[in-house]
Amino acid sequence: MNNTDSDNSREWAAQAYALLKKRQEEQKQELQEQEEQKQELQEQEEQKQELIDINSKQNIAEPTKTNSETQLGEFDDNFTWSAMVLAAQGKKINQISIDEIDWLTKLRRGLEETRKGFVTELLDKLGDDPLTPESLDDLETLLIRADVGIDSTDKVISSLRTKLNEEVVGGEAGIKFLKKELKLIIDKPIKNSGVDLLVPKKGKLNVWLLVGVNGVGKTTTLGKLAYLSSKSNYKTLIAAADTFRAAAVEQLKVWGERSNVDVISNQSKNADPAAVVFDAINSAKKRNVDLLLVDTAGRLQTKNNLMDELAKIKKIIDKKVPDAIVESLLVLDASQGQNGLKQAKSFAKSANLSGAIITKLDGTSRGGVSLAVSEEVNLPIRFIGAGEGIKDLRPFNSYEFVEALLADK
Ligand SMILES: Nc1nc2c(ncn2[C@@H]2O[C@H](COP(=O)(O)OP(=O)(O)O)[C@@H](O)[C@H]2O)c(=O)[nH]1
Ligand SMILES: [Mg+2]
Repeated sequence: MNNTDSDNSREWAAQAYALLKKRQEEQKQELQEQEEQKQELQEQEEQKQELIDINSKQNIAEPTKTNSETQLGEFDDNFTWSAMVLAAQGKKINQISIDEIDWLTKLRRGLEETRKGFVTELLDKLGDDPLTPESLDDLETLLIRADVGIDSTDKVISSLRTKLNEEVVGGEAGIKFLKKELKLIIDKPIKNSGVDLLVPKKGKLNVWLLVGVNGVGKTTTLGKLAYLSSKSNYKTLIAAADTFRAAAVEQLKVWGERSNVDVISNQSKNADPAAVVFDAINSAKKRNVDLLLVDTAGRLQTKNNLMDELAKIKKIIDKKVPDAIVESLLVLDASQGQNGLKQAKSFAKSANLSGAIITKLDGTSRGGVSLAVSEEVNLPIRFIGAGEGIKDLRPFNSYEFVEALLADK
């Protein structure tokens, strides 16, 4: 990027910041007025015992509501970078939201560890000099170390080598080329699937099964998906089909309350997960649900049991709603690096997966594993998670991911 471009982007970012700031002030004002009105009402009704009960319930639910309003941060390097990434995708100043800026900031910060061991070192090594065969060797080591995987690394390095044979490639052009190559790798399974962005299809029942080993973040991810989905006006329902962990149902109910989504469960000991799904489908049909999110168990006595259980759940769905659109999404914890890749390969063999969700991208140095999953397991990445909060999950955007991975500061 030359200086003029950079100045223009800063100017754009500053205007976007001013606009968001103004919008936030207006919202605050509105909220305050509502609050005053509510208080007046409360004072009038304080005498009535039943109403006090309702009010105290509302008081419990309220903090999550106010907390979930994202606040505009400082006009700093994070804001400018995020605004620039949005601008580069053709967003107009009045189309961007604090949530988007907040997410990109989180993503960039989350990938910091991956980036440190990789880009920072690479840029240090490259400097402003043209790429050499030796710098390609360094890059190869760095890519492998960032868990990008052997296949993806080979692909990128050989493309770069071909390019180097044809022309002189400067440091900055090298990074640009690298971004393009990495994006191609991640985009391939997405293109192959024929679906750029996974959203529930209206007018049908969409069933999304979240599968994966214990602790990778299935239940948390499901909670965040329920929030995204209901916020986007899809009628959403949750099936608590992890009947092996006693606490799983309670955990889901908390998420359900936060996003105002009902949870179908069966509290009895050793309840059959397929039976929970059976009940949930009945409910979903009755209520005209758009999206049924199914939480599944991650650990059974053996891996075969786990796969059998998933097969049984799928069979129930096929039988009861043959025209439902079923997505089996594998949840992977980025911090597990190559181990996550192994899980993906093993699940892909037996569980008929249609996509992946990468979690815990915050604070790991192994974010590169997303590339290995795309290249070696051919799974489209559908969502990524970078934090434990309800808004810390977003539909996957390969441009933003690669920009955050290779951000130069
Ligand atoms: N930092 C971070 N923690 C996460 C993320 N997703 C899930 N977790 C945490 O990982 C732990 C296990 O999550 P859980 O949803 O119970 O995993 P499950 O066993 O696959 O259902 C919990 O402590 C979550 O808060 C994420 O994106 N970032
Ligand atoms: Mg769970």
